Amino acid sequence: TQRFVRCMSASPNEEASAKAAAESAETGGPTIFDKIISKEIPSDVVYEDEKVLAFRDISPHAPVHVLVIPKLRDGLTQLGKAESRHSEILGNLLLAAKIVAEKEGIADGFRVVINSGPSACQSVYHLHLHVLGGRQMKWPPG
Ligand code: TR5
Repeated sequence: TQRFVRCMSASPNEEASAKAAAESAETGGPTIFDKIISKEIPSDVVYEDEKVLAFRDISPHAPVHVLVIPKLRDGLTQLGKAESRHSEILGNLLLAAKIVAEKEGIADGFRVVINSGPSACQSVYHLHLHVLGGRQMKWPPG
């Protein structure tokens, strides 16, 4: 869990969250995003269709910070584990990112990020895109 801990901002649940991330990365089991899809846990939904759900990140890093996730993950815990059968899911996520950018009024400039694996600070092992915008983004990213 050490590498996960280094990615997290200080919080009392830091160790527990890091442990949960390490575990779901390993097992491919359910994550918090399953409960968000089922609406068991509420989220601020920006866009939804039969294949994807887009909702605001609980700790935003930009004025617009939306997560786009597939409703059916089909074993796709992280981009680094993608296989050819996932191409439709991957395409749908990118198209949904564009729709989100338009809805949020940032279509002229936005960033899409996928963190894959502990070295990239992925913390939830249900594939997702971050759509970020509403401010001048910096390059290179950290
Ligand atoms: O670090 P990666 O790339 O895996 O991104 C996971 C993102 O999920 C982070 O930016 C978190 O802030 C976000 N996140 C985590 C939770 C959560 C959330 N966004 C909305 N709602 C959330 N709930 C209810 N619970 C979370 N644990």
